[in-house]
Amino acid sequence: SVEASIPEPQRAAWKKFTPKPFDTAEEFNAEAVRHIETTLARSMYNCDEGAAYAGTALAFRDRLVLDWNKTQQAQTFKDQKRVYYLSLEFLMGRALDNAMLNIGKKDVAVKGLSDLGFRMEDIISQEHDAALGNGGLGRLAACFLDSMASLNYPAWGYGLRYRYGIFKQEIIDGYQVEVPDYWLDFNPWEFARHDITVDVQFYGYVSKYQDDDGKNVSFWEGGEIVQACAYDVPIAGYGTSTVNNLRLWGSKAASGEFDFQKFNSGEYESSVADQQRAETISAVLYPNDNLERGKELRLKQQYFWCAASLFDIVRRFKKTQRPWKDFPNQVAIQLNDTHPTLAIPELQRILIDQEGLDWDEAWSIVSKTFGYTNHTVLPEALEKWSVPLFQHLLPRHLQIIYDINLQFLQYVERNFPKERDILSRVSIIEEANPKMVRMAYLAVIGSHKVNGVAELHSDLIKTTIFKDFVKIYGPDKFTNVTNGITPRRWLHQANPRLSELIASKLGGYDFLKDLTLLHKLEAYVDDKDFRKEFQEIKYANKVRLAKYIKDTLGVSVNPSALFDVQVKRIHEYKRQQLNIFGVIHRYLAIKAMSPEEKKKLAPRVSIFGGKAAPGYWMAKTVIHLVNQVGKVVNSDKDVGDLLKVIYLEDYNVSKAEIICPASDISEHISTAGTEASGTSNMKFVINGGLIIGTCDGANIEITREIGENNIFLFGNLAEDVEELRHSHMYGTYTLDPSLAAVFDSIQSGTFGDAGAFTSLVNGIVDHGDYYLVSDDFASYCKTQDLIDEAYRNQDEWLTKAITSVARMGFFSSDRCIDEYAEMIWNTEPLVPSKDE
Ligand code: T68
Repeated sequence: SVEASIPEPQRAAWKKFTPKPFDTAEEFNAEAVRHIETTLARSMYNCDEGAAYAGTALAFRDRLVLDWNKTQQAQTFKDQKRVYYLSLEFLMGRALDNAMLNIGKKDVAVKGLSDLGFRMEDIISQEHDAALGNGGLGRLAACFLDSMASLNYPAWGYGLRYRYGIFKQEIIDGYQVEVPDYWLDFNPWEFARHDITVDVQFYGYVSKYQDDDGKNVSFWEGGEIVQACAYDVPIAGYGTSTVNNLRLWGSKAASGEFDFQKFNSGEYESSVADQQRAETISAVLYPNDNLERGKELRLKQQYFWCAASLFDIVRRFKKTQRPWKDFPNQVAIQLNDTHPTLAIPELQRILIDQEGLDWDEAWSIVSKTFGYTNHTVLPEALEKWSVPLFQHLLPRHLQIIYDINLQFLQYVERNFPKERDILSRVSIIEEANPKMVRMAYLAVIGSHKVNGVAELHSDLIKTTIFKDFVKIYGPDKFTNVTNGITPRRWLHQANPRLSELIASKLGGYDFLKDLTLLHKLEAYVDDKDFRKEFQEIKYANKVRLAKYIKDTLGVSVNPSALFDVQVKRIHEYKRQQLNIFGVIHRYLAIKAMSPEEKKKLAPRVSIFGGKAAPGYWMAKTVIHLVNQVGKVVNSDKDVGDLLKVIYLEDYNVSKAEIICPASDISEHISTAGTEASGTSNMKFVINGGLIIGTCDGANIEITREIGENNIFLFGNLAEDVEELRHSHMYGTYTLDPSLAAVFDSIQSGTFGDAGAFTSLVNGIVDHGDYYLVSDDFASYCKTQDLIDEAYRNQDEWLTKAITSVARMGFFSSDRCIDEYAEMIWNTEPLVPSKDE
């Protein structure tokens, strides 16, 4: 056994000195103070909240690391199939509160910190968000890591260690301004593994040889080398001692590459420049969501990360000394969107060029290893790379892709001999000028399963972008795993009082591990005390958000008003413009109301938040309009408390944790058929907020679960969108009259310089209204009126909210992970043994 490899006396010596984790408040303080004094070299007299955070984080980290070491050791010894989740984005947010929850010693730390003169809340808020993602896709990856660890799956995440995460958003004079997010100056949650490096090659050329057996072999030579260095982040599970690993790669110049020639000849600056060029690869997260721009550096990032990860995975497999055909039984690789698709030709290259397998043997291994998750059907988001760029950067991979394509097209031709155009339609290479590599097709061809992220979306990919592939492979290759969220962060951490109330009724916190237990809450829908407490918690969360709004923006909002929230990336398909036009419509209505009418209206606070991609002008215009409307409305004496319009700056994960528990209504109003799933819809409902939404993405399944009386649906259906768009272009098109009135008020300068909003208005009036804002406007406004009416009946509203929470059990990311494990990965949990 592996244990026998270390002699007993040495093992005894080691065990004697294995660190003992803290248990009491006293022991916690001993650790925290030791870290502040020695690790940070700071005394009692300069221990500010930042230092207290660091001491607390390091004390908990010590405990985490002990379990991490054990988990990794156990996974190595057990040697069962591992899952590798490849994602360019992990939107983790803060780690300390999560670490305390998983370790279960928060109460001890609260007491200890208070003895030292600090409040836990202030300490937690010292931490910088780890914001290595744009939006839903990156946060999904973070929820999945949490669930994989909590369910004891041996699983690693692989990503990039960006020096700059998603930019910080400042709103200056109503405009978005981007500020770099330099987040690494103190990050206690990562461990630099300076001994774990991979050399990654770029550019160069391909040589062909014949080996001794007369076999043709290709060899990729020349070009330049960049070194990948591993940084590991522990991912603790809840209610288990499993701690998985997230490995992020940082780039630097390869040691052999640092040009000493230049250095010695006095060209110090240019040799440093080489170093910096290498470090550029992992410098910054691309800030676009649902858009591909074909930048060379982005492709470099993708290959750098795929090559380092595959090398690492293959190295680990080779240590087991199993035959290659076992690879798919030991390794499952999940591709989070097409961003890691290069892993497919990279594994094929390793197997044929380096390990000497023949093509078919290698391809059979590759195509059993990968699963591909699609997150969008938007054409502008589907990744394509130009063939000349590929040829230049990755010449050997381009050859392999051509060979994969050839084999695939021959197969299609054999099976569909009568269909003339199918070959050009499904070819990985698009015959354009320049030719393009279609990454989604490569991902489909190289994977054994392809999944969408909500039922409607998974159906849509089968009838639109992958229609031909369903015909070729049959429907079984395509499946659905509806997204979910981790209840640990999005219920317990974000809303501790609600979590506690639920626990008091359900007899403990088991629901955090099995969210379907929430259904037992339905028994309390009519329980007076429960209802009162539930309502008080919602109110307290609204007070907390109101205070945050006052502190950051200086605007007072009434916590008894209806809080109407839309926070997510700003994108035309998500239709924040529909929301703000609705707000203007409401404003105009209020201005025309008699005092009696005003008395009947429920006061409302319209809250917006979210970042626009820096180059996305239309999205930035929407932000500007919201701010201009806020400026006018919030200071209009005729309006008073009846309407406030708020733009929250720099929406991120830790702000979402304050915002989600504080909504009465949240908006998920994408044009039907465009939002693959959405996940914030789930976060709001599980925190006792209702939804206004379109029949899109996961809204449909949320409706099925909670009941259609508990959600406000409106608008056209996905199946009608195409025809409507067609009629806009070629039929007679009339603008909705109330929307026309809204446009009149914008154009007459009510919200400042009308010229600033011309493109926004014209896109709807003159350029086809691609996102169907006008078509859905009447239905949207009518539904908002229904919401006003429903909110007046607080009793019924409360019943809807409680019932909805009770029926949200399906939307745990634990359920997602079990589905992936069963349908796609074919992996089992590894339950940690107690005695270790
Ligand atoms: C989101 N996608 C979907 N993409 O829009 C959302 N894209 O419906 C879904 O719930 C979520 O994924 C999880 O499945 C994104 O967030 C991106 O952020 C992105 C980033 C880079 C390139 C393209």
